[in-house]
Amino acid sequence: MEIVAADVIVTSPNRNFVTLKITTDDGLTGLGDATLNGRELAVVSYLRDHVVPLLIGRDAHRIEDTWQFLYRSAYWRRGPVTMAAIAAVDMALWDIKGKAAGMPVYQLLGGASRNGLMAYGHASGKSLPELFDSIRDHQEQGYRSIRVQTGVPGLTAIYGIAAQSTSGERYDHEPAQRGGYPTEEDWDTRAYLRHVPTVFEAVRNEFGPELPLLHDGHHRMTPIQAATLGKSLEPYDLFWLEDCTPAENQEALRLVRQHTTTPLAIGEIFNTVWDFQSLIKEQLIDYVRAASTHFGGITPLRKVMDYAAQYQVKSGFHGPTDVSPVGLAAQMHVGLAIHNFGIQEYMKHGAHTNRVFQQSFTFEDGYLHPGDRPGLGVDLDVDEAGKYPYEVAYLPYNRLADGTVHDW
Ligand code: GCO
Ligand code: MG
Repeated sequence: MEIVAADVIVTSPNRNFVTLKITTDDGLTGLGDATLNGRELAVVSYLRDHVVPLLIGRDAHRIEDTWQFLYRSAYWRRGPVTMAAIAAVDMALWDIKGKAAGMPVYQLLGGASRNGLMAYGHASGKSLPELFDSIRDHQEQGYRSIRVQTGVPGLTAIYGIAAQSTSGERYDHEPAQRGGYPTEEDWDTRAYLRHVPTVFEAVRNEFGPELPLLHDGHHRMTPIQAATLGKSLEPYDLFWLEDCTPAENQEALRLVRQHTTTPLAIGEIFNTVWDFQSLIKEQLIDYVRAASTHFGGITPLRKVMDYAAQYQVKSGFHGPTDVSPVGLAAQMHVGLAIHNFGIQEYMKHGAHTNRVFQQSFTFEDGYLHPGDRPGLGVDLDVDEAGKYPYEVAYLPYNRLADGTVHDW
């Protein structure tokens, strides 16, 4: 089965998405997600200029060989642009293999290990009443696990909090709100560290001990600050504390781990299994936050999870709206098949996005399922996609009170 075409489709229905569509000589097509939020066009060029010409004529069945060929023959390995491009090829080939076999991809990965994937949603609020409303709203939508992000007194704009204070408004970065230069937000770690434990105490008092609660530190703390936060959150029994320190320095987690039993999750900006090597082996984390899209696709995601299984480390794949419905489907198939599934992040895509990408997954009673259509279960309506041209859109960034740039 030969690859005869590979097209890169850029569309911005609610936000920018980059999708690779591979076509074979027997007419099968497969989709892969190559979206890299804020740096989309770099991946488009990597694919169009350097990958697509190499794909034509290759055997579409040889997924592992194609992955190794793209990874090793470039010589310049790793990095988000390279790995998002390879991920798109990998997903598209799994999609094609599933269609050729007449089976959903999770069947090719060993079949379902569970009935559905527990998903968590993003509740947020500038104040406690807003936060409580947002948690209730998520519970009404069916979520059984909830990420809690909160405003901090004295800070005007902060990661994870919806721009509008209207109840039910969800946190996201749609292109319309973003534009051609990163907006500036403010940050003060000491104020954050004082405030967050009081919020989790209030949430536990209001919602009881059962509800799994998660929190994202978004890379902002030093190791000792993260250790302090983990310790102060122990009474509130978090499901996880995510990205408590910047991910570049993996040794930081050793220090955090020595001080707290709050479970730790990291890795949404990691690109390869090597980034997790010592974190898993030394049991410094509890959850792998990789996303199929930024990690080279289904093939390496499966590999890192098999490695993690030996250390009882589970999955918590990254599922914000900047992972497209194709990338989300890809990791749902992996999550359903592996034994060491933990939880799946699920931010709902916007209505326009759902018109461009027709999907077969379901979300019922807090659980996701990728569906049983052959392949990944996602189609792309090219005409609909064409209605939404690319819009330049950058993520915000942070400055401290004295003007120093800080991690966002
Ligand atoms: C998460 C992430 C996202 C990122 C976003 C950047 O935990 O879902 O931290 O909210 O900020 O993916 O593009
Ligand atoms: Mg995160």
